[in-house]
Amino acid sequence: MAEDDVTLTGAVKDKLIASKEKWAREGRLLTGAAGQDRLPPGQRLVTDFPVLDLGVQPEVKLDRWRLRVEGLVENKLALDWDAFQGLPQREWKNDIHCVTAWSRYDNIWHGVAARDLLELARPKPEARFIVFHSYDGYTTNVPLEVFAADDALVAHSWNNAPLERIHGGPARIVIPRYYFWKSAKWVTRIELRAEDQPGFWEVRGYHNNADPWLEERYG
Ligand SMILES: Nc1nc2c(c(=O)[nH]1)N[C@H]1C(S)=C(S)[C@@H](COP(=O)(O)O)O[C@H]1N2
Ligand SMILES: [Mo]
Repeated sequence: MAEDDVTLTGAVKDKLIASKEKWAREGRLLTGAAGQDRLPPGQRLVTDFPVLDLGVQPEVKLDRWRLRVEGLVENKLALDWDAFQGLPQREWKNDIHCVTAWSRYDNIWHGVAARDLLELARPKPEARFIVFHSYDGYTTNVPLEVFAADDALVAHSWNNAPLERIHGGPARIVIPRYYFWKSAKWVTRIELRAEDQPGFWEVRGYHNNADPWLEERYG
């Protein structure tokens, strides 16, 4: 039973150790004030891209696809794929925070700025809220000013490849400042309203506002 009579099997997990050391340096997974202040409270970082939806993943042919902007607008839009691609194309990089507690950093999106769509549609003065309608019947709602902000878009590509159907392709909403359930996949209709109207999860116990930094998960 000499202490030096030890056989080590396996290989030291250099990569694992190195990345855990890096996490410690950066304060990764810490919540609150410590660390690099990038991970909202209660979230954990992932590097894969989980798929979450109601279980129905519509397959929308590009020649049948439409994006409508309607309700309280001066100029209703019904864009086909070519018209959508013909709008100014921009790039965003942002972090995703899902209410099921995963976050994913540095997602690269290409698509059309929400504010460019709104500029074309011209919201009426009484328009204050938006409901997104998707091909799977999903809905979700945000204040108009949130969709009109610089960080909101309709994305058709993720990390330099066409957005996969499982992630909402042909096109989805991306609103990075909120939990990801506000980012409607397979979006087809953007409805502008005078009054707010809670969407699918908002009427099922989830928070109407969904700010991950305030942990607005339920309510
Ligand atoms: N049309 C539609 N959009 C949706 C959903 C859905 O079920 N249908 N789920 C939401 C939820 S709860 C999350 S977390 C994200 C998941 O997007 P992902 O599958 O690309 O990760 O999509 C959101 N958008
Ligand atoms: Mo979610």
